[in-house]
Amino acid sequence: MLQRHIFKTLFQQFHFGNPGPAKGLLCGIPSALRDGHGSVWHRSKSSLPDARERTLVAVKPDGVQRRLVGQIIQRFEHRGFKLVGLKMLQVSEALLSQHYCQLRTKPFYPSLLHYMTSGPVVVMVWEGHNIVQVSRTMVGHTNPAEAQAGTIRGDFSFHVSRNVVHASDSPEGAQREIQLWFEGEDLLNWDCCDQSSTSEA
Ligand code: DAT
Ligand code: MG
Repeated sequence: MLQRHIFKTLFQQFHFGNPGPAKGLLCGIPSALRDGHGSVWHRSKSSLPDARERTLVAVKPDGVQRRLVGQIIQRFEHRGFKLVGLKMLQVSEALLSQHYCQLRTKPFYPSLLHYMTSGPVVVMVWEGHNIVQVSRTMVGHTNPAEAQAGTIRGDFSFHVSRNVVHASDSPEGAQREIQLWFEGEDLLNWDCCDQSSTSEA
């Protein structure tokens, strides 16, 4: 019965690009199995990341409380990336446990869930060439004590338990997280008038 349900939800995702209730099942499934028609992760024929690579960035509750949302958005805009989705929400524990499914066994996991559900977050999808890697560099080391000055965490935080911002750590992770937080129709494909100034593609 459970197997039939899993197969059905995965089948729906492959064909309609809407993960719906299957979202929780995606953690740990190889990306090759997940790259259906509704894929939000685009690869060029050369398999190099193209200009439409997307990543999930979230301003965590401490960042929202400290009014850092505008500055964080500004950094991505100034870098030349394109905002294709944005929303503010109070996250449920159910969604977060899927988001952080790889951390479930960590000793800090309960306090991480508590902190992440303590107030609203602002979650965004940004698009641009090599954005997964570049955004991780912009965000800085997980532990702000080791983050370089000039990075978001290096400039705005000092403790790992309040590190202000999240960014996906791999293209596969980005795809999984974008599908978890956003419905396909909430993401906009739009043309930047300055596209040729920020990328060749
Ligand atoms: P990142 O957010 O840089 O991708 P991660 O995925 O390893 O890092 O961990 C997710 C979040 O969990 C991280 O942003 C903050 C929290 N965290 C990680 N290590 C921690 C620790 N040792 N103590 C407390 N919180 C921690
Ligand atoms: Mg991570």
